[in-house]
Formats: sequence, structure tokens, C-alpha cells
Amino acid sequence: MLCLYLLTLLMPSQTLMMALPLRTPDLLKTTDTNEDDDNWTTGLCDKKMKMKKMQRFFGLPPSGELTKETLAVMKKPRCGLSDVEHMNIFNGKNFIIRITGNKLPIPVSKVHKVFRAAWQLWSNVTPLKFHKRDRREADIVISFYYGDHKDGSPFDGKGGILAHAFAPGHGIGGDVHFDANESWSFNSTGINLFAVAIHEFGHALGLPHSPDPGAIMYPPYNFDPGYEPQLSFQDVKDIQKLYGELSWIQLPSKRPPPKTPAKCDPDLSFDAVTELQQEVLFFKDRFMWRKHPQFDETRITLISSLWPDTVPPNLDAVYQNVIQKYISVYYWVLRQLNLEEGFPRNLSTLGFPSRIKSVDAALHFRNDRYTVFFTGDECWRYNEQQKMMEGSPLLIEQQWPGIPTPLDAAVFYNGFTYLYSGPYMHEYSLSTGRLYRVLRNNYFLPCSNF
Ligand SMILES: *[C@@H]1O[C@H](CO)[C@@H](O)[C@H](O)[C@H]1NC(C)=O
Ligand SMILES: *[C@@H]1O[C@H](CO)[C@@H](O)[C@H](O)[C@H]1NC(C)=O
Ligand SMILES: *[C@@H]1O[C@H](CO)[C@@H](O)[C@H](O)[C@H]1NC(C)=O
Ligand SMILES: *[C@@H]1O[C@H](CO)[C@@H](O)[C@H](O)[C@H]1NC(C)=O
Ligand SMILES: [Ca+2]
Ligand SMILES: [Ca+2]
Ligand SMILES: [Ca+2]
Ligand SMILES: [Zn+2]
Ligand SMILES: [Zn+2]
Repeated sequence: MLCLYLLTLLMPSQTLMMALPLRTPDLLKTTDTNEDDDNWTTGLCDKKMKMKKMQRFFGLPPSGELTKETLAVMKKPRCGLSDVEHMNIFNGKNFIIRITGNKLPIPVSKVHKVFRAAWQLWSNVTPLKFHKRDRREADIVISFYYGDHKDGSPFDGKGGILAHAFAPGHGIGGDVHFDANESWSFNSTGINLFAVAIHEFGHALGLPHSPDPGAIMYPPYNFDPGYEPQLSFQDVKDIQKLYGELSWIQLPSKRPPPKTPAKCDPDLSFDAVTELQQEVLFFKDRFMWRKHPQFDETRITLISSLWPDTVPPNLDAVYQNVIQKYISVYYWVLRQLNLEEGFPRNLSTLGFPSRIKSVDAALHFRNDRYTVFFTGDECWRYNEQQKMMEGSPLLIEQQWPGIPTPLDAAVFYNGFTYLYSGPYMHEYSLSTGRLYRVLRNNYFLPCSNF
């Protein structure tokens, strides 16, 4: 059953503060790049540059400072390879795979099945063929190891680095190692072996990390229980550049791989937009862009890079409730969520009649302490202090003439009201409600890659 719920979250800064004791940034250690690049004891300037580079990569404001959020991203379970690395490719198109070790932490037959499914994804879109053999001279040897396993990149116990792979080549080249101390699983409990295996096989075939947060080659571990791991449009493009293509028409699913939303797309629409402290956040599917006043760059990132994985994709409306000091996130529940006691809450608790099943957008008026909810062609005024709906809904066109309904999103920014509908954003005077300009949705997200 689909129901609309209200979810309240602590402000992200508070959440991170609780979750993140300070620790040295060992997760940035690389396996095989030159050490200078990675030397955290070199000058402060280099350190700042490196920090900025990493922050850009992950769609964070590139301040060069070790902020709580930066630390949070760095501490996420991830692959052990560096993010900027040169890789080569295998010459042939047929690979022998060997899976070693009889002390696998989980049932052998299941592990083999997962690995087969993972390399199948890569062979589905390329002329590559994988053959599992038990003989010694394999191209790709897959193993589970505890701690130091004599290849110069010891594993770090549970959490942190999950696995690593060696770029194509002889001997250890193309080999894939998994940290045996992780709680590997075939579902969303612990670390999902399938998701990590697809990523590591990508490295074994010569792919570096991708800055596209929708790509399987994006470095942090990211498993969404509502979303079967698959190659993204970008992954397919990257692997085909190395080994040649097979059309997606030959794919078993016959569907093109999912594309990460692009801010240069003229048809781009948003699910929700909100202010958050000094920033403006633009949400789309599993992703968001963060516009910070001090930085021109806005890179796309995963919603889960800021909030817990329990925040679902495809949000309906989001606003920062200054009075209550939390972020209100509205969405349709499509799956079971583990949240704090009392949440998510049914939309009807706000005082909506039962005919209202979802909200399209919300605007929070911090001085007057109320929130306007948009549903279809109507808008509702909710008193945040008395926690009740005020009167009957009004027609949106009476308040803000000229906006096509239903709305997608709404936000206050720089002294204007912005209402979003389809690929256009409408700019209104805050006081009079007069329409000033109709602009493209990416007006605040200057078009560039990512
Ligand atoms: C890191 O830099 C410091 C200072 O320049 C130097 O003493 C040290 O040997 C370097 N470490 C590595 C691993 O390169
Ligand atoms: C990893 O697992 C091994 C074997 O179960 C255990 O002896 C070791 O203490 C674990 N190490 C960490 C850091 O968890
Ligand atoms: C996930 O798999 C583990 C065994 O690997 C099982 O114990 C657990 O119940 C499963 N959880 C879900 C949510 O399916
Ligand atoms: C939410 O409230 C409405 C109206 O009271 C009710 O019909 C609906 O079943 C409720 N949904 C859930 C999941 O509780
Ligand atoms: Ca090898
Ligand atoms: Ca580990
Ligand atoms: Ca919406
Ligand atoms: Zn990786
Ligand atoms: Zn290794």
C-alpha cells in the first residue's frame, strides 16, 4: 500500500556530530599510486588542495577544510583504490577466473553465484567472456583475505576498506581481494557482496573510479535495498570505450541503463528544492545538487551522502523548519524504513482531508511560522506553532498567478519565491507575489559536466 508519511530528521550537522568521532583519514590511502600524492604530512597547502579535489569529487562544497561532512564521506565503507588512478586494459576478450580460498565467510555456492552474476553484467554490454576454472593460471583470481595478505595493501578489519582490485596485467594484475572481516551478505544486512563485486570487477577490467554518483564505479559503498545494483549509463559507456560495445538492445532486460540526471538537460525537472542553512539543495531521484553561496561549482551527489540511507529517493517536498530545528521530508513510502520512534507519520496528522494523498511542494515562512503545502491546484496554510491547518485551501493561481500546476517544488532564495513546474522555474516577488521572470531550471546550477 502506498501511503504518505512525514519524516523528521535532525539537522544534518547534528546527525554527523553524533555519528562521527574524529579519526585520521586513513581511508584515503591508496593501493598503488605514488606516495607523494598521498602524503598527509606534507605542506598544509597540498593538503588543502587534495581536500578540495576530494570534496569536488564527492559533490561537497570545496572548502579545503576537514568539515564534519567531509569526514563522514571519507569514513564511509569503500573500495581501497585511489580515486584518481591510471589504469590499463587486458588485451584479450576471454578471461579465466579462479575463486580461491576454502575459508569463505559465507556459503561457497552462493558466493560463486554472486560473482557469476556480477561479471555477467560486464559481459552483457561488451564482447568480453568470462570462464570460471580451477586451474592455476587464471587471469582474474578472486580471494578473501584477513588483514595483511602480503600485497602491500593490508585490509583494515571490519568497515573502512571493503575490497581492492589490481589493474589488468600479468600475475596479480586483474586480481580481486575482498576483506574477509566484513559481514558480507546477499541482501541489505551488512555489506552486499554483489554490489562490491561488480565494482571491483570493473577495476580488474581497467576502469578507474567514476565521479558520477549513479555509477557502480563511484567509490563509496552504496547499496539501496529498493534498487538492484546495475551498471549505469556511464559505466556502460566507460567499459565500451575500453573493450568495444554490444548494443543494449542485446541486453537481457532490453532496457537502456539508468542515466544519472544531468543539470545541462533542458528537460530537467526537480522533485523538491529547499534551503538548508546557507545552501540550496535540489533533489532528483536518488541524487541532489548543493548550491553553496561561496562556491560556483555545484556537483551532483547522492542524497545518502548527506542523510542516512533510510531517506528514500523521489522525495515529494522538503523544507528546513527553522522553528523546530529540523528538516521535514515528505515522500511516498514504497518500502519498509527504519526510523526513529514515531516516524514516519501519516500525512493526515497535519490535518489534510483524506482525499489528499501526497503533497507536491512546500514553502516554509520562517518569520510568520507557517508552511504552505501545494497539492494539485490548491495550497494549504499550516500553522507550525499551533500545529494545525488554517482554514480552507486557496487556489495557487490566486496567490501566484501564471504558474502551471501541479508544482514540482518551491523555495525562497535571495529574496524571491521560486516555484518549479516542469523544466521551468518561476520567479515571484516575495511581498506582492508578482511574477518577474520565467527561467530554466538550471539557472542556479550553471551547466557543466556533473
Ligand atoms: C611525507 O612527507 C614528509 C615531509 O615532507 C617526509 O618526511 C616523509 O618521508 C613523506 N612520507 C612518504 C611516505 O613519502
Ligand atoms: C578478523 O577476523 C579474524 C578471524 O575471524 C579475527 O581473528 C580478527 O580479530 C578480525 N580482525 C578484525 C580487525 O576484526
Ligand atoms: C539477509 O541475509 C541473512 C543471511 O545472509 C539473513 O540472516 C537475513 O535474515 C536476511 N535479511 C533480510 C532482510 O532478508
Ligand atoms: C493515514 O490516515 C488516513 C486517514 O486517517 C487513513 O485512511 C490511512 O489508512 C492512514 N495510513 C496509514 C498507513 O496509517
Ligand atoms: Ca591476475
Ligand atoms: Ca575493511
Ligand atoms: Ca515535488
Ligand atoms: Zn573502487
Ligand atoms: Zn590485496
